[in-house]
Amino acid sequence: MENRKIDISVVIPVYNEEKIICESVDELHKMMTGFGKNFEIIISENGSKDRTRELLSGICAKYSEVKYLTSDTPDYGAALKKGILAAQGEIVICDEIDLGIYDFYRNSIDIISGGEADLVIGSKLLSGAKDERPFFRHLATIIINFLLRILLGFKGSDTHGLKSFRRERLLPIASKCLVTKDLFASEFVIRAERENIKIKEIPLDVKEKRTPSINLFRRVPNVIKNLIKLFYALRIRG
Ligand SMILES: Nc1nc2c(ncn2[C@@H]2O[C@H](COP(=O)(O)OP(=O)(O)O)[C@@H](O)[C@H]2O)c(=O)[nH]1
Ligand SMILES: [Mg+2]
Repeated sequence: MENRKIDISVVIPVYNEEKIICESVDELHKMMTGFGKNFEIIISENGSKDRTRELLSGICAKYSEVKYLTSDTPDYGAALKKGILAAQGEIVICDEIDLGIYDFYRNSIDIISGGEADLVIGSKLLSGAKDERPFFRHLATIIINFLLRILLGFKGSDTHGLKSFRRERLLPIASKCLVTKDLFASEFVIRAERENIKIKEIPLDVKEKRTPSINLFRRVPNVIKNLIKLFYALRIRG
């Protein structure tokens, strides 16, 4: 187990997920074992107030491939970045605990291994995608994407979908990102575009296992604040 080369790291930020954490990690662990590659699963938790942490300790005791990181302030982007920086795998896959879209894992690993791209993004807006989330969440994705395109020249169709990437190529980019919360993923993808990383978007079929814990409209002030920060980080400081 120690010192073995890790082929794939799966990084998942989690927050107050006591209802689905155990079954989701069990399912993911089983699926990854079936792949026949060396893997690790990094659960990056912060700020949970429910039994998530306690359950994670039990999960890590059960599976040697599962690790968890924890800290006190809830922050999706900070958790994702921390997980990416801790990952050891040749390929890193960023997923969410309520998704687990394994077709994306398989397709993106093939694309990266075949040298077609170093970063693969699962898009909810690309032709062929299926977004089964509630209408207002789909609309929010369209609006954020539109703003990123007009304000920051983003060329793709979605910065928030699942991602897979070759770690050695993308690690310097993750390290440079300044913005946290919901827009870390946007900064990461836009910086990758600007640094001419080979990117390929593939359509995603998104169906959540539960409704999100944080109300969409309560996220708006933070998104606006971080959009301004992102604009400053990418337009002014480059
Ligand atoms: N560490 C961490 N994870 C979070 C936070 N908020 C959401 N997540 C995780 O991010 C993923 C997506 O969250 P979700 O509530 O479904 O929001 P969505 O992105 O709008 O679908 C899930 O794995 C959540 O547990 C947070 O503040 N901190
Ligand atoms: Mg979700």
